[in-house]
Amino acid sequence: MPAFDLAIRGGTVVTAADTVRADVGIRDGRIVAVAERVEGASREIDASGLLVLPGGIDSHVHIAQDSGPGITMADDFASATRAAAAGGNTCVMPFAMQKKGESLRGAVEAYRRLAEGQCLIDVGFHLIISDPTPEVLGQELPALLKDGFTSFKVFMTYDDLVLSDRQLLDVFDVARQEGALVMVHAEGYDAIRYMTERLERAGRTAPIGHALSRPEVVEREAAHRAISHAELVDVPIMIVHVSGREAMEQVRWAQARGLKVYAETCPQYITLTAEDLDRVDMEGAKYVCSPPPRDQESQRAIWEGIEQGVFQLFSSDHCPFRYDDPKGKLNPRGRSSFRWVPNGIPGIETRLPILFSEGVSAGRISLNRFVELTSTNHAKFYGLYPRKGSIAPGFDADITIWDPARRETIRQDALHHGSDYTPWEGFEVTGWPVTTVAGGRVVFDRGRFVDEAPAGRVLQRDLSPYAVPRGRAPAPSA
Ligand code: DUC
Ligand code: ZN
Ligand code: ZN
Repeated sequence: MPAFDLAIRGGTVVTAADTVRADVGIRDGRIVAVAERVEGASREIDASGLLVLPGGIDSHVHIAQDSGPGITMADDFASATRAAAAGGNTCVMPFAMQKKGESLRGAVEAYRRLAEGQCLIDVGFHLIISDPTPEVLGQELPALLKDGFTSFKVFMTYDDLVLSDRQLLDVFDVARQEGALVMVHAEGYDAIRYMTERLERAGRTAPIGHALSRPEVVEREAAHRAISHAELVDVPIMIVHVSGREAMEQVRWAQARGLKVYAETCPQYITLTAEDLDRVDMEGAKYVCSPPPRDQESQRAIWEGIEQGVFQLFSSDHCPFRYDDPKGKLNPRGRSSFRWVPNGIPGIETRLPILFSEGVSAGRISLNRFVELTSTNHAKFYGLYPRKGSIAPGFDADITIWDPARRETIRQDALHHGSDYTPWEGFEVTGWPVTTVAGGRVVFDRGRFVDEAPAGRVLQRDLSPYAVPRGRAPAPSA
């Protein structure tokens, strides 16, 4: 019997730490050998001239999430995980969203039912807590953490999701006690409402109003408030989708104080600007996401943060809606005001090529830093390491074979997500995923799905080592 089910031969293996010429041997879905030469495999892939990378892990994606009356997300778990795999990913982390008045456990079971038996690659759910009742905080959340749902997101804006400062503090307190990692959507609810009402009164209802209603100061204030609450409670937090200098500097300031404040950014904040929301007619709606893209100086600030290590994660925040659809961006109310344009853009398939091209090919970051930002750190921060996020014996055989020289132009026609557009239509990149191996299965190869079995699992994750408090005692509880 051959020693390996699959051997990837002749490539350059890149991890967050090393770049070496090596073969990779795979058996039973795991990596079992990384060596100068592996012999005896049932199947071989010739990776000469190519890079062999840990499969991308996208730890911030929204799939089949309830988006309010009359609005439908463009991806289900089948289409989202296929698009992810085509874009070089082997694991994604969507959200199980609690609705106010409903149980958190019920939300998890409902999303699990949507995912199970549908996914091409592995998924691991974060929780969204919108109603932190004593029952949720005292019973449901601790039990769900033990079941492997070890991170959750809280929102500082949106009518249906916003938590008060007191609720944030209570949720942070449970996270500290239980060792959960909290993701924070940092935009201030009241400031956005104030701006939205003023803009609407002034007749500024086009999609650009979305960017005008939530300027950087709104994000900076919320980031600072979240950081302050986290310091008070002594809980680590991850500020997600940081869009520009103001919030980035809050995170950098917190890190310099020794606080465990981490940050994520996304492709839209290094490539798009608010001017995209100002396109003619309703075209700008295609770019409505929160926080909104800013300007070129903000893009420089995000690169500064990436280069200085302020950011640990680069995720897509994939939140797909169709454009030309009454259930999507062009819903009837959306035409009347930006306030009703669903927030979010598709990006699950284009995240890796955009960062590779703008980062590695443009000479801004090393290959190893690319791997760290797109795979390894996602596994480490969200309790999947050392199962995923690297190439070494014992890791899941989740691998992307990458052509660093291939030039491509991003086109909707060639993508696999459920949206009817991409914000990056016509965007040119250097560097492209060629083959995706998920759990030892070759699922996507040179533009085609070759194993379509929905064998992706719903993962249980460990507690994050990054969620351990600093050990500064908070106020006594009695
Ligand atoms: N927040 C997200 O995290 N994703 C999409 C939209 C939003 O507001
Ligand atoms: Zn968010
Ligand atoms: Zn999001």
